Amino acid sequence: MSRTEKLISEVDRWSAHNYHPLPVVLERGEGCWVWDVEGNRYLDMLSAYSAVNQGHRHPRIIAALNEQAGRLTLTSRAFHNDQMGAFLHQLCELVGYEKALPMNTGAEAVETAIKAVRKWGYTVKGVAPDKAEIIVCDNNFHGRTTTIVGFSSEEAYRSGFGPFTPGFKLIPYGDVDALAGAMTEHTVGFLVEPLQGEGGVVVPPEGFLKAAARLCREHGVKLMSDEIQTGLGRTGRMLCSEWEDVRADVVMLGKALGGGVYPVSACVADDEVMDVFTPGDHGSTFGGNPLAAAVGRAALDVIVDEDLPGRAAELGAWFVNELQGIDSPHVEAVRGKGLMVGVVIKESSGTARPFCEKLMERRILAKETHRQVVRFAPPLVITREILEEALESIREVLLG
Ligand code: IF1
Repeated sequence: MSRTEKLISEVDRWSAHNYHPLPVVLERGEGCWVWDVEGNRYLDMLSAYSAVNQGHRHPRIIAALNEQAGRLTLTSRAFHNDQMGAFLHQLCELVGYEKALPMNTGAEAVETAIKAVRKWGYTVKGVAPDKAEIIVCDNNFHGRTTTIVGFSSEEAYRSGFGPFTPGFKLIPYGDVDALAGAMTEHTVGFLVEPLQGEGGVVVPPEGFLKAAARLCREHGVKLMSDEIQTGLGRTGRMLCSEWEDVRADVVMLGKALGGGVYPVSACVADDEVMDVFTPGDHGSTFGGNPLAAAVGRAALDVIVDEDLPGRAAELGAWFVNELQGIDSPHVEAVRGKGLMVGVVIKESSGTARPFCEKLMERRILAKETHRQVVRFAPPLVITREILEEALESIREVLLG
């Protein structure tokens, strides 16, 4: 039995089977590359679902992690620490909001946004108690808590986990008229991904986000943009909503905010929303801890200093163009923004999984989403040369 097989069988025995990973066991990462236990090097084209935008083990981020780990790691929010204020100050100035509430996972940032907007609805907008409604989109993905999967349109994410939290309404993604029609006197928020990741890298119709923002303003509803996957440079802008010159009322961030080394997330908004929180009505054991804050500061420094949004915009445009130039009998469409790209496989060619397995044989790690889409989301530190090399293998697989 190989080391790979031995390690996989150990996971099979001791871990719940809540994933179906590719049969590769990784033991080292650096930049865009990861190595398996057999010594094979792979190009990481998933980036842990955009949590490794800065590349694996970025030296500045590792240095910040080690330095802070040598001083203070966790205090709880019962006391102040010397890192959190500077981190939230840097984050708010970078994305242009008045306050942030630090959490750990993306789902926690989404739950924080839901609680903030509901409480704003009751205490500021004057919605009747327990009547607040938040509109969400078909094919959404905002995390795995029972409240969040409760408003998923994907049966696989909901089945067996009910009963669910009330107060959410589903509309078709990109449908402004449906959004207008779903708004009532109880609507407090519209929660949306500016580009749907898990939904299959779906780009909404041009102008959708802008029209949604206008509708929200007209109806006194908060536009809540989930940038946990699309944010921090992934789509070629610091925030994906910038592509439509839209400034959401509430923004959720996570994944790359932790620089690929630590879970760091945040909900950012202006005082009108953030000031609904009073001491003790929301929090978490690890939220805003000094280690997370020190890593978060370095993670943001790297995004800015290495112009990761600019790199994603330039390389992504070229990469999508190259992919669209592959005349493959299996490809229905290529879509995406920046370095968040999806290649849609025709149903007649089967599902995306076998294409990911063939890519893995060529030392490229990519993951399918929604059966038909091969997702390409490399670290934003990737170079044109590495992408050109990867394209050769991708071309081979898509023309196979
Ligand atoms: C899994 C998907 C991606 C997210 C958006 C919030 C969260 C996520 C837009 C929650 C997390 C992760 C979760 C992970 C796989 C991955 C994923 F396939 F599940 F949907 F990226 F597309 N908003 N996405 O994408 O953040 O709580 O995970 O930190 O659950 O399998 P989290």
